[in-house]
Amino acid sequence: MKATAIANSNIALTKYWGKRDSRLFLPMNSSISMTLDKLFTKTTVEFSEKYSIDEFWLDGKRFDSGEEFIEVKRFLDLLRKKFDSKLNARIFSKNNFPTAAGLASSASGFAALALAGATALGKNLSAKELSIIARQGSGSACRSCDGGFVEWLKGKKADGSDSYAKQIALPEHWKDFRMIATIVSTAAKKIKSRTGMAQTVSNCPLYNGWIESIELDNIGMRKGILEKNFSTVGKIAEHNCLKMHATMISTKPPMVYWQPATISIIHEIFSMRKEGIEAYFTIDAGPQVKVLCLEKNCKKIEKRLNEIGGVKETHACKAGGKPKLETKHLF
Ligand code: 2P0
Repeated sequence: MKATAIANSNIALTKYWGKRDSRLFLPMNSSISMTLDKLFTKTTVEFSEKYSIDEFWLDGKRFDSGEEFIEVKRFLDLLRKKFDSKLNARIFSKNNFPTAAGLASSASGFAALALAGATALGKNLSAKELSIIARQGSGSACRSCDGGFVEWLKGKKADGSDSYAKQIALPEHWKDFRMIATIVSTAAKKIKSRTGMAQTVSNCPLYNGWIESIELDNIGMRKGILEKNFSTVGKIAEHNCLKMHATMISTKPPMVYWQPATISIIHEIFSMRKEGIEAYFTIDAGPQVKVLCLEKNCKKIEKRLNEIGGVKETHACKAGGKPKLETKHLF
């Protein structure tokens, strides 16, 4: 059977950085994200006897070896084991934004693959079940299995059954909240999050501080979202992002994901705040800055961002919906 799914990317407001179990993708801490309405992956999966091997295309390019293929094949093996299938699959996938550059393409990618893959094998999963499967493709993918504002609960159990994504609020809950994704570089990052976070856990002297303070950030973030308190959400998100980058920079070898334009945007946001235009930033494992603001200031802020040297594109996003099935397939 063939199935096609669309899943939106998500950007964390409090970050996931570090695993307690790398095989099951179990995180050291819980994290909270917003699903983005404009950035998504569309994926078609077909399991069939007509395929003698697994085939994987991403953005029009065939991958039959290398890291991307191995990750996808490992995920297909997981689906086959869980849903009792021996069939090979063909996968066509495309992102409507740059892949692997800090815009969470692995999150939307594995969420879309989990939904399309499970459906193609005849399964109808709840958001919780879907998120537990997607998590094992890429941790942050579990947060793309629901819409609006989502928390990935770190869980305690060794088998990962309590480490899943739970919706905090629907997309409609906060209609005037915006996240402007800026693109300053479309190059794939040099150090993958997976490798980088393992190094941080193993040797960063600041990591204990991260772990000790993240739960308070999560409590404040949950409350801020539910009360639609923009200042609270913005301040916690910005501080949490800077703390994560402090651990990245102080890891051996260091991870400095920022480019000159990244820093220019940070200073422009500080300037805007001084002028009374309330905006905050968050940055992931890449150079792109995501700017948090309210709808009433969004156009003005987007214009200012586009005037900064090195800013190539901006995408103002609202909270997006959960993954969905499509009838129009990619092959
Ligand atoms: C996040 N990031 O919370 C954090 C912030 C990057 C910085 O989730 O190894 O691609 O596949 O679980 O999910 C990126 O990590 O890593 C990430 P794996 P993933 O969004």
